[in-house]
Parts: sequence; structure tokens; C-alpha cells
Amino acid sequence: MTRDVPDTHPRAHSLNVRERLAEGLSSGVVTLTGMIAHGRGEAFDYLLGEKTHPFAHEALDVASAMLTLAEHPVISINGNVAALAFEEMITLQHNHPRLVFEVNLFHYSPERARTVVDFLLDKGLKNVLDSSAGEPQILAGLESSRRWMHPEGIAKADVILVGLEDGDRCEALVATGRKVIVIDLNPLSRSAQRAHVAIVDELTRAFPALDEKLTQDASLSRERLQTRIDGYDSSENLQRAIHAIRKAVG
Ligand code: PTJ
Repeated sequence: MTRDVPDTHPRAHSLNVRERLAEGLSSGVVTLTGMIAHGRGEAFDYLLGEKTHPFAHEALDVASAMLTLAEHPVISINGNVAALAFEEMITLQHNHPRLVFEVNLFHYSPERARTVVDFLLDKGLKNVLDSSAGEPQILAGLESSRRWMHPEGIAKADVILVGLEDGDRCEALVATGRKVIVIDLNPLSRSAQRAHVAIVDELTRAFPALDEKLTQDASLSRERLQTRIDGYDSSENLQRAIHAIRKAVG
């Protein structure tokens, strides 16, 4: 059920985001545990003042450089990402056609994977891959359904961006030598700690910022982008995010 949230409500944005998730739950795109994951994210976002901090911009700069230099950059989409950020995905695909989009679910059933893929296709995202379709390859060291990789997507990826990762897959992907970028509001999560780049920001703010940076980086030299990547220290960046949260609670 969708309720009208007045624009003047002080928490209109947050309430509208919740509505999107509630709709996603009704249609089977989002799971009940996805609602819990969102609540955890909201709590961190509240402490971060619901804004994109300079440390997140810096992580986004490096993510943009990595995706620009990648041979085969892939964006991995789960239920929450689909429900919350389908518009941002469509814009990214339109502006950066090199990006490959693949649906990869933790709470998997063939029907749910189809539901999420169809939802995205229906909204206008094109060529959406399904990790489990056809003859998927297997990500070593992982038992969950997230181990499946589409041969033309994550299996081929050298750089992979994941929103709302679970720590196990992040570790398994890193172990294969792939470069992993996560978007996660919790700087203490295993995914944030294990990824090469952790963007501590809310999905729907992070993706438009990434879109702009990718556009700017398209005209920069490889050397310049590589220098930016080489100079990045992920632990230091996460410490700045943790410091911002500590400061918020006094
Ligand atoms: O759709 P599925 O089946 O693949 O399941 C997806 C969920 C989200 C249920 C699954 O990946 C999961 O359980 O995730 P976790 O382990 O709870 O991790 C979610 C992380 O994302 C937490 O650290 C949250 O703080 C963070 N988070 C939640 N909402 C947002 C967020 N980070 C950025 N933007 C958000 N909107």
C-alpha cells in the first residue's frame, strides 16, 4: 500500500524511500530481511547527517577511476538496490554503456530472480543479466546463492561494484583478485573493511555522484586515474567515516 508523503514533511525523503521498499516487498523484489538491512542503514545515515561526506566523495573518485580503467566493469544488483535505485541504474547505463548490470541475490529462488530482473527491465534497464541463468560459474569459497556468476557478467569482471554487500561474498570476490567496490553506510561492516574501496554513503546519493565522476573521468588520462587509485588508503578513509559517527554521538 502506498501512502502519500507530503513534500513538506521534515523526513519526506526518508519516508518516500521506505515507501519504495514497502512496494518492493509487496512485489517480491525486496525480502523481509532487506527491510531489516535498510533499517540498519538508516540508523548509520542518521548519524552521518544524511549527507555525502568528503570521505565518501574521495572513495567515489577512486571507484570512478577503477571503473573507468576496468576492462569489464560490472554493477551487482540485489533486491534493495533494485527497489531503491532503479532510476539511478538506468541513468548510469544511459551515460556509461560500458557498465554491465547483473542481478545477484542472497535470498534466492528462480522466481524471485526473475521478478527482480523483470522489474528492472520493465522500468527501462536493458540487458540485465541474472547470475543464476544459463550455465553460471561458481565463485569459490562461498556456499550461498550469491556464489553464482553470469559468464558474461561477474565471472568476467575485473572490477565489480556492489551495493549492500554481504561480507562473505565481498571476501570471496577479493580472494579471486577482482577489485571490489562496495556502497555501505556501515563503515564497521565486514564488506566495508574487506573491499578495496568502501563508499560510506546512501545508495541513492552515491550513484548520481558516481555518474558525474564517471563522466568527468572519461576524458582523463590512464596515468592520472591510476595515480589517484595508487594514492588511496581505504583504512584511512574508513577511519574518517568512523570519526564522523563518533563526533555525531558526542
Ligand atoms: O536482495 P537479497 O536477497 O540479495 O538480500 C539483500 C540483503 C540486503 C538482505 C542482504 O544483502 C543483507 O542481509 O545485507 P546485510 O548483511 O544486512 O548488509 C546490508 C548493509 O547495507 C548494512 O551494513 C547497512 O548498513 C547497509 N545499508 C542498508 N541500506 C543502505 C545501506 N547502505 C547504503 N545505502 C542504503 N540505502
